[in-house]
Amino acid sequence: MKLIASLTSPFARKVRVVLLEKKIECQLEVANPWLPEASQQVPNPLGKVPVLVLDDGSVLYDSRVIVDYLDHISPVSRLLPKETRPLAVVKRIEALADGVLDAAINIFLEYKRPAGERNTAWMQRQMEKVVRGLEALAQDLGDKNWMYGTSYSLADIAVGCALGWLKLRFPDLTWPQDHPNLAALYEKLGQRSSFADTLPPSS
Ligand SMILES: N[C@@H](CCC(=O)N[C@@H](CS)C(=O)NCC(=O)O)C(=O)O
Repeated sequence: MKLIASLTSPFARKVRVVLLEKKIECQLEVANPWLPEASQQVPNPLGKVPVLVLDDGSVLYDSRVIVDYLDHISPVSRLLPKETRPLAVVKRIEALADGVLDAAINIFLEYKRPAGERNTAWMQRQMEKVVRGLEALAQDLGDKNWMYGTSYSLADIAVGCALGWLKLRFPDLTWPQDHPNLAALYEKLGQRSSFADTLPPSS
């Protein structure tokens, strides 16, 4: 198996953390999806990473499909509940964490445009999604140790990767002060080798 990923992509990090937690061997091919030649390197018609290439050459995307697949192919460190309702809650938390990232990435891309060409109303709309999304995640966590139930799951991995990317790209956001429970979860996740070994480079 081969994972095509960029080292700064939070979605790819989610997959890399899952691979490490589940001790699944997988080759890593680093790709920058924003380069013009990426369409040849990234076998996803949407041009996005991560993409998992299976041993028979077939491909899987996006990150949510890949992590479900990985959790099913190995019984080591189950990250998804088996029962329908708990599974839906964990996947809903993952969707929310990914959605916070989608909105934050929209803002990040807008910042790459010259100042006079930025759509500030659009950026404000995206920031409101980030703020509301983080509020909801903090509410989901409450005073529990983990995002769902009493054990570590994919929900924690998705939230940890989202918070990590926000720290990298928007270090001035005040979510650690606004939501100390999320900050504590983030600290705890950072002590796991799966998170420490997948820290994004600063550029
Ligand atoms: N929903 C997708 C999102 C993937 C995504 O947006 N990846 C970004 C990198 S963080 C990308 O490849 N963007 C390139 C593009 O949009 O052209 C997933 O979960 O895998």
